[in-house]
Parts: sequence; structure tokens; C-alpha cells
Amino acid sequence: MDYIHDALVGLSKSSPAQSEFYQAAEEVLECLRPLLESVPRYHEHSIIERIVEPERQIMFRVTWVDDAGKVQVNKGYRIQFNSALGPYKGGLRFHPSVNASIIKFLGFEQIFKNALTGLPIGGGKGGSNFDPKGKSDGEIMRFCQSFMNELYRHIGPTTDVPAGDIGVGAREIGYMYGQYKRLTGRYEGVFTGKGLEWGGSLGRKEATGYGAVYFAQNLLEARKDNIEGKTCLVSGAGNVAIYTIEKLYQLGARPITCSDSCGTIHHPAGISLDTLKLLKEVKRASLREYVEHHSDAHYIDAKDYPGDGHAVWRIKADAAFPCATQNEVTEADATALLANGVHCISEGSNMASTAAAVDRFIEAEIAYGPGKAANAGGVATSQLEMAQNSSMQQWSLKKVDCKLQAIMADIHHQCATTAKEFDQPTNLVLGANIAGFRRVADAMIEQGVV
Ligand code: NDP
Ligand code: 2IT
Repeated sequence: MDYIHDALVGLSKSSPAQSEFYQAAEEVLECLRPLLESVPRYHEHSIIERIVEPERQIMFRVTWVDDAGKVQVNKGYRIQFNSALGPYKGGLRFHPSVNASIIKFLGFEQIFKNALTGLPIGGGKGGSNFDPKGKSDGEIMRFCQSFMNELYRHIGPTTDVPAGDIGVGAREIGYMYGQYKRLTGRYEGVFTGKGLEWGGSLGRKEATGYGAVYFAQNLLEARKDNIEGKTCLVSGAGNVAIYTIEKLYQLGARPITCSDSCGTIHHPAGISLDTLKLLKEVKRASLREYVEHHSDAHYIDAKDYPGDGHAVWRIKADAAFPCATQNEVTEADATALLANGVHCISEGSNMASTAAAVDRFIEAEIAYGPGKAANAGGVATSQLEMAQNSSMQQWSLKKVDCKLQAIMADIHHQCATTAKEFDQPTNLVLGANIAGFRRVADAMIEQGVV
């Protein structure tokens, strides 16, 4: 049977030059081999060929005027990948590296992640190659409004509900939501991650990071261990990294690193959450400034990183939380992490590790939670926001957080029991991919050829 290989070759022909998407597709499809061998109906219904093809891909021009009066042009994307389980759901990424391959890999991962939450949400993703860095508030607003002038016609509270991702936080969601409302005249739950006064959910901002730490806790408890007292490496300095660090402190662990695209902070005494929030949430400044506040912290400039990886992963610790971007953990980083005693990894970022790095973690049988399981707390809480919007309620933080904890425990349970069912009890990559796929594929079969 090599229709998996055939499907991957088919992708490279029909969608050329999309390396991140092939990487994500190959990981999922390779994990499905034992399932497909034992359950012929997925092949009979051509589920593999169907699931790798987005239902709809929207690409559009975004024109806007910068502060100097010059017309700028960016590219906008929304990939509505799979709606078998519910309305398309997934974030928008604004980053200069964004292209069709990156949005497609993110949308593909989102299908299985959303399925793992057990909630009624399909998979989608979007974004732009717009770079928010260094832009004025006025420029950000004009870009967001122009982006929404096209996107509004493709989204809605029961069709497609975007949220944030890299470069898209409360400010950008506010501008996009405002423009949607102006264009449609409707005040409705078309975005998640909204401000608390206009339909947002308590706990959404914190949910991805908190969820990644809850997932780590589940991973460790399954091995009769605990996050308390652990020294932790965290990469990134954005939404996911900040709330990963916050929850690590709440649970008695010590996060000693964070990073941005310019460099890494190593603070052996423990990262100061106040300084990090001040620099990133208030001032939108570089992490370089961190050492001006803490003379016992070290700054490692990105130009001084090892040639084969990232400085964060070369520091001795017990656990690691990649929370910046895809492929930020290389094979050499994986080797260093294992050699340095890291035995628990919970991925806040999507596809944080290269394929070779994932292989190293699985061979070593450490507690490894892949992004589509470990970072699902963000989108799960987004669905809780949708539920609150459609019932015109606002739940307490306690209620949202209790649900988040239960969802993360359930995702861990699904991954672990599925891994066991296929005789690879420590391989939660296989467990996550098969458990997520089964839910989507069964729904696709029941809904016929659409
Ligand atoms: P933010 O924009 O808030 O933060 C991103 C952080 O990562 C910043 O510190 C940024 O540094 C750094 N970073 C981004 N791209 C690169 C790069 N190419 N090289 C080095 N550093 C980089 O985004 P989020 O925290 O929301 O997202 C982080 C990750 O988590 C992403 O992979 C995202 O897909 C994933 N994720 C996010 C969810 C959410 O709810 N927000 C949910 C699930 C997953 P700098 O500011 O210098 O660019
Ligand atoms: O990757 C992700 O899961 C997100 N960026 C969050 C998606 C969402 O709809 O909350």
C-alpha cells in the first residue's frame, strides 16, 4: 500500500514549492499507516486524497497607505481547510515570512488540533506577509481595515471564525472586528480573542500558554512526576511565551529563558514576568532592553547562535516549551536538549520541531507533547468564547480555566490511549495524529462526497 507516498508525491505536483506544508502532511500521513492498514474504509472513501486538499483557498491583494503617504501592497490569505466538524476556525498570522505554504501547513495542523479538542470546530488559517514591526497604530489600523475589506465576505460566526496568531493580538483583532461591523452592520462573534468589553472571553489571552503548561503537567503526571521545581526553557516572548512563563511560576517551576527574533535572554534566577510584560505588552520593545533591568541576566544576540540551531536549547534544564515559531528546534537542538537532561517538551508553537528533531524525541521516549495537542488550549478557549457569544453570556475566569484544564487532560488522555492502542505507548505524535484524524475522517464519511 503506498497511496500515502502517492498522495505526498501528488501534493508536490499539484502544489509546488510548499515545503512546510509537505512537512506537516508527511508527519500526519506517516503516522496514519497502522490505522489505514486496519481500517479499509478510509481508503475506500479516498479520505487521504480529500483531507490534504483545502476546501477553499482565498488569496487577495491588500493595499493601504503608510504614514508617508505611500501606497503599500501586501498579500492576504484565508485557507478554509476542512469543515467536517464545524465552522472553519483558526488564527491569522501577520509576519513577513507568510506565504501559501506556511498558511497551508498551519491550516492543516489546525484540522487535527481542533478535532482533538472534542469541540465542534473545523480547521482554517489565514494571514498576510504584512510586517507589523515598527508600524504606527494608524498604519496597523489602515492595514487591518483594508485586509477586512476583502476578508469580511468570507467569514461569519457559523462559517469561519478567525483569531490571533503571530503578529495578531487584541489590537489587530479590534481593528478588524470594527471594520467587519462597519461593513456588515452586525455585532456578532465573528472573531475570537476579542476585548473583554466587546464579546471576548476571560482567559482566552492566557489560554494557549496556560494550556501548554497543563499539558506538560499531564505528561509528567503520567510518568509519576510533576512540573513543580523544574527548571524550564521557554522560547519566544509573545502571547504564548508570556502566559507559559506565568503558569510555570504559578505551578512552582522556574522558567529561565525567553527569546525574540533578535536574541535570547538567559536569566538563571528566573525570567522576570513583570519586565517581560513591560517590554513586550506595553512598550513593544526588543528583549535587548531586559538586561538593563536585570544585571544578572545574559543576552545572546541571534548572530551568536550556533550555526545548526538556537541558543535557548543549549542551556541545561529539565523541561522545554518552544513558543516562538515553526522549525525552531533543529535536530542538533534536540540532541543538545536530550544531552542536557531535558525530559519533558510541550510545544506552544505550531510544528516547533523539525521532522528529524521529532524523531530524536520519540526514539529517546521522553515526555513529548507535539504542538497540535499541547497548544490546543488556545483554540479550545476560542470555542468557549464562541459558545459565550452565541448564548449572550460571559463566564467567570474560574469556569473557563476549569474547562481548559479538563480539555487539556482529555487531549492528553486521547493521545496516550490512542498511542497505546497502536502499541507505541510513548509516541504521542502518533496518538495525536490518529485520534484527531479519526474524528474528522469519520465525520467526512458520514457527510458523503462533498
Ligand atoms: P506573538 O506574535 O505574540 O509572539 C511571537 C514570538 O515569537 C515573538 O517573541 C517573536 O519575536 C518570536 N518569533 C516569531 N517568529 C519568529 C522567527 N521567525 N524567528 C524568531 N522568533 C520569532 O505570537 P504568539 O505568541 O501568538 O505565537 C507563537 C507561536 O504559538 C506560533 O507558532 C503560533 O502559531 C503558536 N500558537 C499561537 C496561539 C495563540 O493563541 N496565539 C495558539 C496556538 C499556537 P519578534 O517579536 O522579535 O518577532
Ligand atoms: O494556532 C492556533 O491554534 C491559533 N493561533 C489559535 C486559533 C484560534 O482560533 O483561537
